[in-house]
Amino acid sequence: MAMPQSEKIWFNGELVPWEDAKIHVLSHVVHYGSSVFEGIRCYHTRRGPAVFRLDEHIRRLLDSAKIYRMEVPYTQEQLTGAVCDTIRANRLDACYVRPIAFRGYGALGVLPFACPVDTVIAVWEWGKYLGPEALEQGVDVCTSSWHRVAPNTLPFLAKAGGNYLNSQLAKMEAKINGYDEGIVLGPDGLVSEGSGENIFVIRNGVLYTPDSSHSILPGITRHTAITLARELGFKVEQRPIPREGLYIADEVFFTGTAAEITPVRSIDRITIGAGQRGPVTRQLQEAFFRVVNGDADDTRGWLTAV
Ligand code: PPE
Repeated sequence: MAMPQSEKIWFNGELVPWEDAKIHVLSHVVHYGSSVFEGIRCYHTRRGPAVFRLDEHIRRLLDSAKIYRMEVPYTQEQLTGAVCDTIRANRLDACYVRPIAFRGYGALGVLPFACPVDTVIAVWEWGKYLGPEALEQGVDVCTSSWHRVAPNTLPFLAKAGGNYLNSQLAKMEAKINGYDEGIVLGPDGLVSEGSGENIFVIRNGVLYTPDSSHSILPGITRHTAITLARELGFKVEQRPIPREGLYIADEVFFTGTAAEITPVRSIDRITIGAGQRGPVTRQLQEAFFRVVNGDADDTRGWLTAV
């Protein structure tokens, strides 16, 4: 299925037509996965389009680049401004935003220093990540037979293109076996995260999520969910979760920019709780959508007006 196109893509500081945003096949990134990227959502609010937690996403992009010794020739302020310019240029009200910095065309061979760093921002309309019904009905997922790589192999604080080879293995396996998504265990056999989401477990009214030592991407939606859950009066603990802790949970949900807050209704064909979106997940979703849609007061400065 072809992706929904928009009109313009920000390419090294210029807005170019969608079709013209191209790179050479011998670009370093094509061969060695040398990119760092972000996924951000812009929501329709009463005050017009607004980008959710833009500063945190751009900060993470620049952090990812730093980890890989990649010099992005733009500042935090230039990039946040460029994201808003790109959304405006495409006249979109709500969209997904994909900034990416990568090692471009210059030389091949593993050592990337002779290649330029290219920076791109694309925006398009992206619907529900795990299917149109997922937010209300929940999804059916499996534990992947593929594990995350160990922390001393690929750094997980970096949101790097190469990391997603592991995610692709987990996701393809899940889909081919009839599931919506795969949960990946860490190298120690404990729960890490979904192929493109963080995971939370609820038991007896307490929320648990793996801490950052479990090969997770420290998600911005994860941080949002922790903050909102505590504000709603729930206790949230970041700690190791064994695989079977998923099965005996009252509720499980995923968090991610693309997935937002998606309930999980079964894992490995074991029904979670009542097999539908649970009450805590629902309460948290409502709080989340009030914030991102600008219906709640933006007390933390999480929304950037476009
Ligand atoms: N873990 C992984 C592996 C991950 O890819 C994401 C986001 C998260 C956790 C959640 O992070 P955050 O978005 O900051 O809450 N995955 C992005 C890309 C998904 C894709 O298929 O591409 C996203 O949700 O935008």
